[in-house]
Amino acid sequence: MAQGRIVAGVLAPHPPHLVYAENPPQNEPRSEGGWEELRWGYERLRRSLAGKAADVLVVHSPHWRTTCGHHVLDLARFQGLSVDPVFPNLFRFHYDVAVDVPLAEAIAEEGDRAGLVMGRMRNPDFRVDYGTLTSCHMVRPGWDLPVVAISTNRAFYYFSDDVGQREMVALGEATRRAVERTGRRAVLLASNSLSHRHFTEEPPVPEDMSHEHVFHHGQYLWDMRMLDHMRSGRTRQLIDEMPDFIEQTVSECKEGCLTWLMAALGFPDYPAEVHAYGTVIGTGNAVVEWDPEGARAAHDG
Ligand code: 2X7
Ligand code: FE2
Repeated sequence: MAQGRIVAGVLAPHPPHLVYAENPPQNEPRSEGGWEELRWGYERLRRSLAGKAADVLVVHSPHWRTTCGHHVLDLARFQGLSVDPVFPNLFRFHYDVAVDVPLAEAIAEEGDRAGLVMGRMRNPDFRVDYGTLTSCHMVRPGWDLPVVAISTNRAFYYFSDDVGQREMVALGEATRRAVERTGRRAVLLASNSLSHRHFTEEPPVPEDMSHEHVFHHGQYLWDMRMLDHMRSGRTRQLIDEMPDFIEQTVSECKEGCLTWLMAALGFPDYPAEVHAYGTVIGTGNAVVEWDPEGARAAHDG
């Protein structure tokens, strides 16, 4: 078996509004559209991923929250109805998710070996969270690839930023080792938004874009600073500044997804491609792709 590799890493935010706006048959509510910049960014991402012969999506989601350790979905199939608890008017999604069980178990084993507390979700009635579903749907709306979903253990909240960063670096490195030893060509998805202050009132028509804008200028400036680090290959600096970013913008990076992704990719020093930046109910969201194979080819000339 050839050694596996991460063929792309993606910051793939999950506001349920994006699925709502797309009107897929799985989602009950109907919309008139909205949030086009982000949705068209996901279209550009899909075109970019099309040639990479990926065979699995591995997603780390802020909305599957586990208290004791990092959990993976660990049954071949999960089916059900997932409802966003804050936006049940936008997201009532009927899902049928195929899981890459050997890879899920390899990630859990590598995590065990690294000294992390790992859990395996084997309850067939477990309800898959809207973060996992939205990111996967926007990246692969045909649902023709299996998925590995990983929970957030919330170490940044329960302990400190320092402990959270260390946990997520260890989990990212464990994920990479698991991908390599199972021979997979994996696309990794960090499902979080960037800045995360949001409006507390929804417009009467949620997709009325005359109401959508950044929450405030400071939040926007922080998002641009983080995106500039990504576009310039300064991901170690991005990680170093993350505690301040989290504190000043209540960033969803506090769930650890982006740190996990950066560690899995070995803290890239090559430029990322920003496919889109846009706000959803005032929060900052970017669709960003790292292409390790493209960077390697460019380097080898
Ligand atoms: O979970 C979310 C989010 N992260 C950002 C914006 C709006 C809704 O849900
Ligand atoms: Fe979220």
